Amino acid sequence: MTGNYHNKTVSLIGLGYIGLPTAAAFAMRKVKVIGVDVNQHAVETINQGKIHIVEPELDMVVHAAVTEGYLRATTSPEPADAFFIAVPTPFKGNHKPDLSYIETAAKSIAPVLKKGDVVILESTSPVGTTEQMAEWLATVRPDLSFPQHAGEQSDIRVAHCPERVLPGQVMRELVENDRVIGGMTPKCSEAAVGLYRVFVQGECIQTNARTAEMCKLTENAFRDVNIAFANELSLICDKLDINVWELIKLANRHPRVNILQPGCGVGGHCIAVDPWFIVDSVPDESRLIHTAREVNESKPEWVLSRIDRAIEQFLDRSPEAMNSGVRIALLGLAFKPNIDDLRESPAMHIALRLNERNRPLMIVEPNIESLPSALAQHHLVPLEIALSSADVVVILVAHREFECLPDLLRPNQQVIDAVGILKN
Ligand code: SAJ
Repeated sequence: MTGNYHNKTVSLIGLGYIGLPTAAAFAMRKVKVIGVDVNQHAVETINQGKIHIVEPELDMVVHAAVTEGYLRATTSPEPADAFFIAVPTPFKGNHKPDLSYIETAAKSIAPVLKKGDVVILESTSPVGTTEQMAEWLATVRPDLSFPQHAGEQSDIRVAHCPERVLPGQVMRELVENDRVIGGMTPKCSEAAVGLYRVFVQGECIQTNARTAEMCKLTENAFRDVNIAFANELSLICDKLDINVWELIKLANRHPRVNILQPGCGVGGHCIAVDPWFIVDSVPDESRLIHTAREVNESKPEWVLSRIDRAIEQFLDRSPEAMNSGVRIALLGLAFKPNIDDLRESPAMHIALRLNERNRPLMIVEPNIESLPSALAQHHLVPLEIALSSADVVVILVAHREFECLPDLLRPNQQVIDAVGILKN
C-alpha cells in the first residue's frame, strides 16, 4: 500500500482505548476506516456516532467521522489495504503473557488478506510476538507469502508499532508523539511509516520488530522502576520520621535528579503489566525490573496497614467509637488522578480489602456516578459530606477536586495521605 491513502481503506481490529482513537485519527484525515470489534454493543454505539469508552475529545471526532461516512464499525473483518491490530495483551496466572487475543485477531483477518496488504501489530507485546503473528497469518493463508519466509519479496508487509499514548490525552498524543516502527524487513517498516504519516505529526522512526517490541516494554518498565524508587523511599521515610514529599522536592533541586511521586500503588493496564513481559522472557537478567514490580505491588498492603494503625489510634482516643463504629472516608478510587478508569486500580484494591473486613466506607470519587457492584453496599458521597463526619480520612488519589483538602480537614481526624496532597 503506497501513495495516496485517500483511495484506500484501513481497518482497525479492536475498538478500545487505542483502536478507536486511531480509527478516528485516520478518518479525520478522510481515509475510509472499517473498525472491527467482537463487542456488538461497541459496534452499534460507534455506528450511532457515539463512544463506549471515556476519553476527552474522542466523542466529537467519532461523531464527525461516522456522520461524514469515513468510519464504520462491524463485528467481522472485511477486505482493506492495511490492518491495525489493537487488542488486549493481559497476562495469565504466573505473569505469563496471554497472546490469545492477538492470535484470534490475526486468524480473523487472514481470510480477507490480499497481495500488497500491510498488517501492523499495535498491542503491547512480548519480544517475538510480531514474528509469531506473521506465522499465524501464514498458517491460514499458505497461498500468500510473508516476510519470515519471503523477506523483502513478501506479498504481505508486517510490522510492529506500539501505541504510547497517555490515557486522558490520547487524541493529542496520538498525533504529536513520535512513533517507533519496527518492520519485519525494511520494506515492511517503510510501508508502515507511510501509513502513520497520514496522521502523525511526530517523527516516525524505523527499526526492526523485536526492537520496537522491547522499546515499548522498556518505556513502561523504566517508569515502573522509577515509581518503585519513590514508593520505596516513602516506606524508608516513614520508618525514619522524614516527610517524603519534602525530601523528594529537595532532592529534585539537584540538576540531574528527578524522582517521581509515591502513591498507593501502580495501577492501570500497562505499567503494572508490561514489565512482567520482560521478566517472563528473561527472568535471570531482569532482577531490578522484577523487584520494582514487587515493591509497587506491595504498596497497597502497606497503605492498608497504615489504615489499620490509624483506626487503632482513633479508638485509643475515642473508645466509645468501639460500639458506634469508626467512620472511614476513602478519597479516590481511579487508578490515577482526574480520570474515571477503575481498572487495575490500587485504590480500588484497598477499598475491596476494607470491604472484606466489613468496614463501612464513605467513598469520594468525583469522576464516577455510581459505585461498582463489588462496593455497592457502601456510599458514594460528595467530599464535604465525607469530611464532615469521617473519623479516619484516607487520601488515595490526587484528584484536582481534593486540592482544597487542607482547609476542610478537622483537627480530630486521623489522616493517611498516600499521595502527598497535604505535603506536611
Ligand atoms: N504513578 C505514581 N507516581 C508517579 C506517576 C504515576 O504512583 O509519579 C502511578 C499512577 O497513579 C498510576 C500508574 O502509576 O497508578 C500509571 O500511571 P502513568 O500515568 O504513569 O501511566 P499510564 O498507565 O496511564 O500510561 C502509561 C504511559 N507510559 C509511560 O509514561 C512510559 C503511556 O505513555 C503508555 O502509552 C501507556 O502506559 C500504555 O498504554 O502502555
